[in-house]
Amino acid sequence: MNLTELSDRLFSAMIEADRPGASNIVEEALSGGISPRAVIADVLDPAIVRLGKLWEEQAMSLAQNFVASKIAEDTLLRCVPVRKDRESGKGSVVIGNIEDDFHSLGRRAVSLFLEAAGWDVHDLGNDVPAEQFVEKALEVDACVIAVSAMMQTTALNIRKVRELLDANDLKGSIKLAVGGAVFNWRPELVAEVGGDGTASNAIGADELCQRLRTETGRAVQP
Ligand code: B12
Repeated sequence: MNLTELSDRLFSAMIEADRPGASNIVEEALSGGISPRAVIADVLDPAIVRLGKLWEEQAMSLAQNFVASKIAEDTLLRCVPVRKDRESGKGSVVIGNIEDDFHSLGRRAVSLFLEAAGWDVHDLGNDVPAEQFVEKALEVDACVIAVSAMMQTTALNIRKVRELLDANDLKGSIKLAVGGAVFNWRPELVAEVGGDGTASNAIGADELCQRLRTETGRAVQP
């Protein structure tokens, strides 16, 4: 089965807002023996990159973009196995898109990958105020708050999370992971918003959170 051809077909279904058609393409790939990871990396990812280009060229509407993003989310959910047991003991992570940010796709991907890697993930969704991140992290004893932002403007709202952690003397016990395409374009933004670390994609999020947990001095539960 040709991955490029599958990706072309998925991209067409995305811009035509054909959700059932897209789902059939993904099922065809998986039942044809393509691994879920390859479906994400070689079928979905190239389609998203093309989608981004069309968006930047203003060749698609907001509504089209929205449905295409839903299709991408459906595909991720289908491909990432979610663990129901919480036995690996990696710890709790609170995740969300920062206040004013509604780019859920990247955050959902990170959330799913962390769950699959054995983290207890508390996903607060889009447009989350700084206070809510910190309150939830204290409630579930999280060692990492993971904040996603796709825009320059919204990324700056992450500073409020940093300020709250510092003001409440939580700097050492709760680490701040930040991410989203804007951090890949401008790596210096991580320090500007007070992030303790970033990863350029969902696959790198597990390693990042493990490193940050070690920095808090917490061990993996046996
Ligand atoms: C899809 C999309 C949308 C969709 C989002 C739908 C959804 N459910 O997510 C919709 C249509 C809603 C949308 C709306 C808007 N968008 Co938009 N959007 C995009 C687009 C095309 C793709 C984003 C995306 O989903 N990428 C795919 C995901 C998988 O990648 P990702 O987010 O980078 O996430 C990965 C990594 O970054 C990392 N990661 C992500 N989060 C985290 C967190 C942590 C802790 C870690 C470790 C890692 C990590 O892992 C992820 C998976 O590998 C981008 C263009 C682009 N090329 O990026 C514009 C873009 C981000 N949007 C933009 C704009 C301006 C808007 C709007 C203001 C448009 C408007 N005029 O209304 C609104 C704003 C909405 C808001 N307030 O948030 C601009 C931002 C400009 C800027 N530099 O600030 C962009 C760059 C387009 C552009 N060039 O103009 N958008």
